Amino acid sequence: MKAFWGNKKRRLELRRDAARVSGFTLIELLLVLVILATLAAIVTPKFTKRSEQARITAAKTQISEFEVALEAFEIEVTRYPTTAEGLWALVEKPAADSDGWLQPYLKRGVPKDPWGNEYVYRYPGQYNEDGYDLYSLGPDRKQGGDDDITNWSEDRQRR
Ligand SMILES: [Ca+2]
Repeated sequence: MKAFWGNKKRRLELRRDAARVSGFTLIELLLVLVILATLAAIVTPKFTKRSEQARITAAKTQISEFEVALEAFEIEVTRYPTTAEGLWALVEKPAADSDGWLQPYLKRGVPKDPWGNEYVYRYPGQYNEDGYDLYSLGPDRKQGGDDDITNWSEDRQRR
C-alpha cells in the first residue's frame, strides 16, 4: 500500500487516467442528453396524442353518466331538466315542478369536461328533437370545429 501511494509516477498516471475517465464521462453525459432529447422529441407528440384520446374517452364516459342520471331524473320527476335548470338540476332540487325529485342524481356535483369547460345541456334539443342535447366543446374549447363530443350522431351534426 505504501509502495502504491509512494510512487509519484504511478500517481501521475492515475491522475491522467482519472482525467481521461471524467473526459469520457462528460462526452457520455452529452450523448445521453442528446439521446434523451431525441427520445423526448419522438415520444412527446405520441404521448400527447394518447392523453388527448384519453380525455376524449373521458368526456364520452362522462356524457354517458349524465345520460344515466338524466334518465333517472326523468323517471322520478317525469320530465327532463329545462335548459335554464341545466345539469345542476341533477344535484340540487329544482325550485319548481320537481315533486318527484328524490336524490342527487350525480354524486360529485356537475363535473367540467376534461378541458375545463362546462358541458352544454339543452332541453328541448336542437339535434335530439325528442330529448335533450348534451355535449362537450371538445379539445378546442369552442363550439363546433368537428371535435365536439355530443350525444347525437355525426349525421345529425352535419345536417
Ligand atoms: Ca369544439
